[in-house]
Amino acid sequence: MSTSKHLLTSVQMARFVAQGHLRLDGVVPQEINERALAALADGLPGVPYGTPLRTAFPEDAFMSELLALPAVAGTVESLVGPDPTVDHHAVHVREPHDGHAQDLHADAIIDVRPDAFDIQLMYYPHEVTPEMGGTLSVPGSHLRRVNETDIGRVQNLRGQSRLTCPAGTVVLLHHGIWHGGRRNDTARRRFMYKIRLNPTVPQVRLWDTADLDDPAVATELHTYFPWYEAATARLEVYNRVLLWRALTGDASFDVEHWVTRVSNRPALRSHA
Ligand SMILES: O=C(O)CCC(=O)C(=O)O
Repeated sequence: MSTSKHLLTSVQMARFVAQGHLRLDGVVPQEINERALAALADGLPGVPYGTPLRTAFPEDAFMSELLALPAVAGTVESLVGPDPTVDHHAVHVREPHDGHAQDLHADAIIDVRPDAFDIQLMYYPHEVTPEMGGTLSVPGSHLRRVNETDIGRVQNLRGQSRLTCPAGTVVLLHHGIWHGGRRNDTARRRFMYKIRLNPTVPQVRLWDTADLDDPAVATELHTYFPWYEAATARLEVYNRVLLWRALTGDASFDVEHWVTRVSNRPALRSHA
């Protein structure tokens, strides 16, 4: 399926499955950034769990305009489909000179879905410099399921990413990713808007699948991150293959022979 929508390619989708995040730098126009900053400082209206995204916000609210931007809309549709519901949304502020970082955590309790996921969209309406408490996230952590702040004692991991970005940057995350707001050492409040979206359709081939057979797909799914243990890293790849099979509907896809071997259940045959 190839469309004029800004859908992800299969290679980009495989990168998301491997890394658990993708970022769109500076995609939001400055006019929306300015209105968003004013709205975030005033506080957000509540949205009941399960409200369809298309009816959740007035047309002229910054949230509607943000989510209607072609690059954002196409990425969201590729990940959770055309008509997601709002789980919740919130404004996250790192206060000036607040003196501490947030514990590393995954949002909510352990979520064991192997074949589906929610996305969290993080939007930074102003530039985030290294001193401003950009969000720390750990690429490749999303399928290693943890219970909320139980990983809070982990301070730093090799390969972690501490976000710095231009104004108008959007980051899309798998719900399981390990993350936390960092210390803000500046005199300016750091704002971030976060919205969690739930799919309402099976997350199967929702992106532009024209390049599904590109060998770069398997290469992406086989990516190792510097914080992985030598052996357990294979389990991360294994879990990605399970997710890729669910997302593509291709029950024969594998990297090496790992999922095929583990799911081998020869059927009983009669020995007449
Ligand atoms: O403020 C941040 O950078 C991250 C906050 C966050 O995502 C959270 O509290 O779950």
